[in-house]
Amino acid sequence: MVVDKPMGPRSIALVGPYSSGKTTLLEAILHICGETDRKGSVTAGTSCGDSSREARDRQMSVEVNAAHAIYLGDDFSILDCPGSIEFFQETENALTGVDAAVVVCEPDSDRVLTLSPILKRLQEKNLPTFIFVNKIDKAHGSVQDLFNSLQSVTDRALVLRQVPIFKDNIVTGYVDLASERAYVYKEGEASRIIDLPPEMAEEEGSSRFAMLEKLADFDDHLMEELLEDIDPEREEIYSLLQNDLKEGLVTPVFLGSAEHDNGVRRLLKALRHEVPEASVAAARAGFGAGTDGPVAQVVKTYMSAQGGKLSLARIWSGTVKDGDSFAVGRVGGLFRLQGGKSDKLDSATAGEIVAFGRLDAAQTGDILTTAETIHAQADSILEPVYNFALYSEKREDDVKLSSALGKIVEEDPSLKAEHKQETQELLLWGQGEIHLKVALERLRNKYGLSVKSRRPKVAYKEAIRKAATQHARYKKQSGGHGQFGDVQIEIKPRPRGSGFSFEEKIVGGSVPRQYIPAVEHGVKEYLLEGPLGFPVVDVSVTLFDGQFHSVDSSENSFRSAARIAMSEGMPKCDPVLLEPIYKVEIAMPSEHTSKVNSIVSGRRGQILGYDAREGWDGWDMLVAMIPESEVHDLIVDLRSATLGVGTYRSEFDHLQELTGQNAEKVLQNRS
Ligand SMILES: Nc1nc2c(ncn2[C@@H]2O[C@H](COP(=O)(O)OP(=O)(O)OP(=O)(O)O)[C@@H](O)[C@H]2O)c(=O)[nH]1
Ligand SMILES: [Mg+2]
Repeated sequence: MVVDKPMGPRSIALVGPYSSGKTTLLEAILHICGETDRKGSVTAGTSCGDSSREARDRQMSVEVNAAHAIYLGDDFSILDCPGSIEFFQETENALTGVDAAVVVCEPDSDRVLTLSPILKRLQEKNLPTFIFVNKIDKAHGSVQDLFNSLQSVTDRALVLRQVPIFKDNIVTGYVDLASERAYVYKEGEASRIIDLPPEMAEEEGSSRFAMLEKLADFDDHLMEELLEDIDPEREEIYSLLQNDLKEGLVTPVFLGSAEHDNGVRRLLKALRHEVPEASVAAARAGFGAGTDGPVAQVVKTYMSAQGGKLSLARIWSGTVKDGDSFAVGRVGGLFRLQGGKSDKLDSATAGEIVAFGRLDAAQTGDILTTAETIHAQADSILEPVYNFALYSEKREDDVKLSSALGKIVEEDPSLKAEHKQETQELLLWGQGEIHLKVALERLRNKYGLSVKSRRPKVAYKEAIRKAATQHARYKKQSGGHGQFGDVQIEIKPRPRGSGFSFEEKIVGGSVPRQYIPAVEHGVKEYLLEGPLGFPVVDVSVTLFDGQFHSVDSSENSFRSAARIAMSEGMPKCDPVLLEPIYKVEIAMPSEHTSKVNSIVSGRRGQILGYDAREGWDGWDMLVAMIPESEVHDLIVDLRSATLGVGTYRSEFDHLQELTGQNAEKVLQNRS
């Protein structure tokens, strides 16, 4: 049996938890493939990726780094994604356009939970997946234990492809289980082949058998061979490895150290031989052969400070040349990105991820064809979980701010700017504090805008608990025309959520018809800020009597009389503060549910119930009512209790009376 190696350009995403070494792995790949003369480093600030100031300052990726490398003649477009959960949108976007993902993780059993959301997502997307256990130079403990923990966070069958060779508790090389060859790591070079150390023979045998058993679960022929003690041919194993990856049945696990170039060539070889051809992902995405003209999909939008747009796009089918036209517009420049640098190209073909210039109307997620543009992103935009209120330091920057916000939201659709009517604040929503801080830095570094942030105001309201009647007169005699309005009103509480109502029971024309709307107007004006300083809800006001003056009365005087009546009457009605309560659904791994419970209780939450999280083995959902003021930074506690994987969604539910010390605090801090 001869195994055909997949042909043509292919694209992969490097994904996985924060700081696991994805950007370092990209650096190692670029160096090994001869794309860079010298290997860069994240800590020294010389990596090809993370070129923006926001990334360099933090030594972390804050957006996708696109790169390209050719390994032994095979062409790979690579998207190195940020690992922080706060930048997960970048991963989400990148996964749309790749043929396979490499999940980079650390050799730490206690942190495997951090992999569960990404592994789950990859499985949902049916995307071929490799796991690269990086930092093997720092591994302690057994790789088999780590492997078992990894298996506990994914439903896909994991296949360990290498076993480490230890010397004095340090991993010095590996045995490749498919080829049964042993290698010793070399710093910054290809590993050297060695004889299989005799003391490894037993472990190699059992690990290899475990690998074959996994493959046999999906193949009867191999199962028969194993039952009959026949050693399968190597080609058969390679063919199954290739096929099962393509089908999403198994996830191979490789070991190495990106920092030291160890195991990186082995990984690259696996990518070469096993990542399916570009047509497989294209067919999965619905762009099989026979589509007229080129089809591409935007996976990331970069905006320059001057407003120029670069659309990083996966070509699903056909060839795109500089100057070609899609329905959305004409490609004004075709580029290959290498981290912060770009090289001009004449053309690019299916399987590649390249940047199109000047497609101003194209947005991230858009599928571009010559006939139409399909907006395809809506489903995969993350819901925001954290916000800041923004204000520009200089008023004249307000217009510039809203246009710059538009641009950063285009680059990162998991950010959202919103003008909140109730509190008159400009809110920036996103995925966490670092996410929003990076956005503010971008506004400063790229658009020269000095923007401050503060904790957003809570939209408190107030209502009343007692009824009262009030008489008020507005009278002015100054020279010519005077002013005269006199009203008697009854103010009454209404049930929660029923809003405001105005009635009149005037008999005998004590307040002439034409002035009654002005009374209502005056009442409404007052209600914008009640005795406690907040908008008043759920009251009814009845105008039941009054007086007028045939010359001096006017709409204005009745409006003023109504306002006075309200400001004198309302304090007698036992006003009470109302706070917004949100219905919050929290998702977390079951082992952390009790911790999350105490977080919710500590935030004055009222727990309504628990459930298993649908489709997520070993996860729970908790539903609670939590005051808005306590939802604000809930995500911070939630993440620190759950290794970062816990999340929530919320929606406004109702207003609820707030009394006692908590109410006092709100009243003291009212601005
Ligand atoms: N010991 C050791 N350290 C490594 C290895 N690979 C990366 N590192 C270090 O791990 C840290 C994070 O590396 P990055 O490459 O920035 O990790 P990343 O996954 O890109 O991080 P984010 O993009 O921010 O999620 C850096 O300090 C690297 O020097 C490795 O193989 N061994
Ligand atoms: Mg990185």
